[in-house]
Amino acid sequence: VREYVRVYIKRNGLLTLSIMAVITGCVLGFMLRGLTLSTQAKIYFSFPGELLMRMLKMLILPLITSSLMSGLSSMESKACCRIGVLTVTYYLWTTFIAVVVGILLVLIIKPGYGTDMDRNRLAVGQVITSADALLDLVRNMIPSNLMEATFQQYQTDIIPIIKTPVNTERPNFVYVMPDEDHPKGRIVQLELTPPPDIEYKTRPGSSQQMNVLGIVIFSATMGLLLGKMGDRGTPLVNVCQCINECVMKIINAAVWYFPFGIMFLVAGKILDMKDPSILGKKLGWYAVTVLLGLFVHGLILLPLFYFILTRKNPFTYIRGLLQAMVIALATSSSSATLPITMKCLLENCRVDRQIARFVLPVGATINMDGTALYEAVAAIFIAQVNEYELDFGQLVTISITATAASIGAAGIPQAGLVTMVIVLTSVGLPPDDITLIVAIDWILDRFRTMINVLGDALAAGIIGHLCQKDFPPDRALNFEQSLPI
Ligand code: DAS
Repeated sequence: VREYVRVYIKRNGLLTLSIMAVITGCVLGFMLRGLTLSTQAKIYFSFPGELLMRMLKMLILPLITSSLMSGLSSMESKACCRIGVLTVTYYLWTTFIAVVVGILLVLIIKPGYGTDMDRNRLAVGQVITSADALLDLVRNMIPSNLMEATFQQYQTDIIPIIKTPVNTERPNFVYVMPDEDHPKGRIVQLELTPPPDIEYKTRPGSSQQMNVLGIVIFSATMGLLLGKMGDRGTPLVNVCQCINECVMKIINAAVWYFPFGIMFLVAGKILDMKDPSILGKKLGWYAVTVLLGLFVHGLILLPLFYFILTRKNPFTYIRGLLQAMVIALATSSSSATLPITMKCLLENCRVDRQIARFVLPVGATINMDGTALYEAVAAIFIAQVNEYELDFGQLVTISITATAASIGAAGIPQAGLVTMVIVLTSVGLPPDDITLIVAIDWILDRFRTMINVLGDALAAGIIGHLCQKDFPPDRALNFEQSLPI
């Protein structure tokens, strides 16, 4: 029995603790919602979760740069090209399939029809929409300063300035007002008749979000060039190898803190959640449409592609990824989950190290099946709420722009909400209708991030199988053997 318990803890201990931490965090969060905790108390309560996020984000930059530079430099150029073309083609294909699944479901379920969405009752969040989202996408591919490149600076963000004088005695509107001492905005119950005349002002972008698109492109370019330098590049390649292995060792040391951080991260989010009663029935059907689409794509189609291309059992492979998917659920950031996804791939799924080091960082940045599906569903949902019939051409436009917007979305919480501007404006929908879905976005974001992570990891398994003649399977690295100590 002692041996069985030892093996169980070694293999499943962390995963079991992480799942228990998510459940405990939910219970704790809902229990504490009944208390009227001060903002300060909420900040202290969420602090362990904030530490977890910072710990993961701290590792993103060294992990991506060292992975790509050491991974690409040691591939011979033909294999590099083959893997690169295969990876990007597979990513575009699965993202497009995700969009088609989303569009079919939202046209069948029709969550936005009917008019019970009391548009005024929904929280009008601080709508951070970038007026030139498409330009942001291209702009972030070419970082002007590598140190700043990890932050995607939105060129403008738009905040609601309510001009109509308000009488706060009898509330029938819910607005989330941006407010200096309320970082998440302050719920203000307002009496506004007639509905407020809201003027949207733009101000210099203040929302800095972690986006590593520029870093990935720079590191991949450096890796390819290092590979061509031959022996002259060896010292730098060795440095990258060492950095990469040290980062993985830090992850191994940090992972036992994760359940503790996850519990407070989840509890703090639930504590901070807006009153669920402001969600309409239609918003509920919208959430069902998104979750059903993510389930169909993530747990039926992607495993099917994996089985067809590798002839292996996809669910055995997915079993090895559960730890990463729990972290994705807790953090709603595929970039922050990247170190754990890398660990799962190397240790549990036995994917070749060089494949993992290339496919994962690129995937975490440009391959977001969950986000693409979600943006297509949300855009058509908003059209339905506005009773705006989309023709076939506009559906094709949505499928293309949702794919592009997901490529541009950073692997950070609620990034998909921001790049959705590209999709809405492409078919003439008002960008500030994003506020119709902002109240529920924080929970859907967690599930679409899980599918984003799953899509990247399954891609690594498929690419590794298809390119194994370049990297014979005996190179599959057991992480413990990789370090001399
Ligand atoms: N949270 C994003 C991610 O990390 C996805 C999204 O916002 O759509 O993948």
